[in-house]
Amino acid sequence: MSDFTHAAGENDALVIIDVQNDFLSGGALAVPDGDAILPGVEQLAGQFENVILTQDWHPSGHASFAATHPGKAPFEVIEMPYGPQVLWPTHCVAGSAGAEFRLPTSVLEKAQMVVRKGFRAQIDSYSAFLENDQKTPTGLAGALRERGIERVVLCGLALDYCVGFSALDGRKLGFEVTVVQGATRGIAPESIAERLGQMRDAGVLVV
Ligand code: VGL
Ligand code: ZN
Repeated sequence: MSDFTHAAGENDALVIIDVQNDFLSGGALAVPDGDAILPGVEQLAGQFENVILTQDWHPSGHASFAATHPGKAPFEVIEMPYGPQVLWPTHCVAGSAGAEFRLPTSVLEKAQMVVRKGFRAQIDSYSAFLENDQKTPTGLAGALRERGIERVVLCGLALDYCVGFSALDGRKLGFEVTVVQGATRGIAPESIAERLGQMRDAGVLVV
């Protein structure tokens, strides 16, 4: 685990991605070994002045749910107007227990902002910055710029989807981006390898 004690200043923000029940043990889309990140996430949160959370937050019948498409199974890929879309088990339905954070009270209290994403029925949103159409903003970039935050440090779930695409979009939007590998886990080995390669090519610091 890298120590950010001397690096995390007022121009840095820790963005904790989707640490929610459905992505952890017992959840609808549990990330393998996901619970292992929890101590590291808590430790990181203690080292940052600025802590931001993202929360995957879908209406029931969301276009990314396999159950929304008759005859389709989870992890199949369909073509959406904005491109290929992996179909997921129904997860993080707005207001459900699965959508709740699984974070210590200290972290919840410290969080300055919660960015919800995936709330439009017809567009999925992996990235904390842009929805999967690659153009609808979540508002996070504007909020960070307005506050003079230049560097984001990312942890949470899942490395190959929400963490990875947040890192790539963060770079695209001009932020310095660090991903703390010990405080993230991914869904599948192939997509993890692909995303790590893309992140390195994009100048994401993986520590
Ligand atoms: C995520 C798949 C679907 C994630 C969210 O948080 O990585 N993955 N929705
Ligand atoms: Zn989702």
